[in-house]
Amino acid sequence: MTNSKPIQPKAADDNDTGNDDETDLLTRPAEKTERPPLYKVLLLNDDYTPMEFVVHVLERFFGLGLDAANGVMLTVHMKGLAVVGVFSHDIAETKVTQVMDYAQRNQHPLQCTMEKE
Ligand code: TYC
Repeated sequence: MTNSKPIQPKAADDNDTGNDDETDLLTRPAEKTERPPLYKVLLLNDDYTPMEFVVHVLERFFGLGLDAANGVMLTVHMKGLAVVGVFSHDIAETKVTQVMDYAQRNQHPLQCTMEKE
């Protein structure tokens, strides 16, 4: 008996566009994976919020130790603002909301904002 196996067409690979000139890989655009954007959370100075309250906020919501929190608070006090952290959009938004709510509940005018890095 002779070989009766049917002749299969050549299997197409993932890159095969049907061109028969073997240029599929060369013409495919390079794949790139973009990182999600990051957001800076900023604390703003004002004339009324007590320094101890700002230090407490930095410890409570940003996980800073006492010395680091004091340093950042003084930077805001002297320069007008400081970046207190860099986060994904969701986390940055949560931090801003937490700080603004906490300040309002304690009747301080402390302002916290976010901006794209
Ligand atoms: N300037 C405030 C004061 O003298 C202290 C302060 C620091 C307020 C940082 C806000 O984000 C701030 N009491």
